Amino acid sequence: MSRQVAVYVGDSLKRYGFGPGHPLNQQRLGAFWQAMQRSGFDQQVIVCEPVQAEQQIIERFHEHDYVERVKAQSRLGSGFLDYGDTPAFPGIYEAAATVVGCAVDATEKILAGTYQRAFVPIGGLHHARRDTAAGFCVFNDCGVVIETLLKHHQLTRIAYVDIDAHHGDGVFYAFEAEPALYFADVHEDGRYLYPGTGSAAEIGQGIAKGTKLNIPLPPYAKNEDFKQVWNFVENFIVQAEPEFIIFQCGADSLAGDPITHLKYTFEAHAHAAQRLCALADRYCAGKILGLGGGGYNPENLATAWTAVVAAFLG
Ligand code: V1S
Ligand code: ZN
Repeated sequence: MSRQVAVYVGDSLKRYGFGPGHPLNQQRLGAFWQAMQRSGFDQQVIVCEPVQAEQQIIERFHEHDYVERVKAQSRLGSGFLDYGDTPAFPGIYEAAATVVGCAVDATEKILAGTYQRAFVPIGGLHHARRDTAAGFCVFNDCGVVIETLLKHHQLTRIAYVDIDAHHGDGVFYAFEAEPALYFADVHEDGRYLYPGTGSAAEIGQGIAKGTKLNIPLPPYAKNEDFKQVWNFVENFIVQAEPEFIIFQCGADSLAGDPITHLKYTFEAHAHAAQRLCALADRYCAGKILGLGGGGYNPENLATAWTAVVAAFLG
């Protein structure tokens, strides 16, 4: 069966980057798209023009005062939006709102059946909190998508799977007590790496206890280690029977990333994407949204994200 897979690319999405000396720079989208072109997948996907989210959509997840603060700092164009990882630049509000716009547009179109699957390369900004930026993430597009699915589409079983090297703390703590969000996160443990959260003991709060799965791996873990724990993720998703799957496929878990210590190859990402697509076919008519997340070695992110798109294409 041929798949309808959308990929969001364009200059307004590329603008979400913090400059040449920063790990999250503007070269990343180009590196991905060149790999897509080299492999010919660019001809097989539906190429979507980025769209900027309205403020009220961003405020499905974020506090109004925080969004206003980002707008003000965007006009100013200097300083930091957090404690030193996330510098402001002129137009940062528009760039961050565009990441959200693409993720929400993709979600709406997947739900409407316009296409079955979508990939937003610069999405997956999983550290931002409702009231603050954190770790390169201004607006948490994952959080906005989850709120959209919960409040605007009344979904009761959503799966969020995160294989970025960093724990998805912004998503985890925002929905720690939300039983409709089945959260699974395989990440490098916090002994040397930001944000230091995501221990296996963190399984959700109150009525949501048991709806969260955190799997920290030691530095230098390889594909074999990833595939071994992936079975737990898969069993967890099977018992969740999700209506929609969100896949944050950060490529900073590959060997050669400049800021982390995991040692996977792109095959880990290919494996996870293939298995999640099979689960999406089984439980939710194929509905899966891929969000690029981290990845600071251009070659790595290009091969890992292209492998994810290849799996989405079937
Ligand atoms: N890990 C890591 C890391 N590396 C950096 C960094 C490196 C070079 C720079 F020029 C600027 C920053 N910061 C961090 C982490 C935040 C990582 C965010 C990852 C985002 C994602 O991939 O998960 C999703 C897109 N921050 C820290 O380690 C905090 C500091 C403790 C050290 C760096 N300084 C600048 C702030 C405080
Ligand atoms: Zn990361």
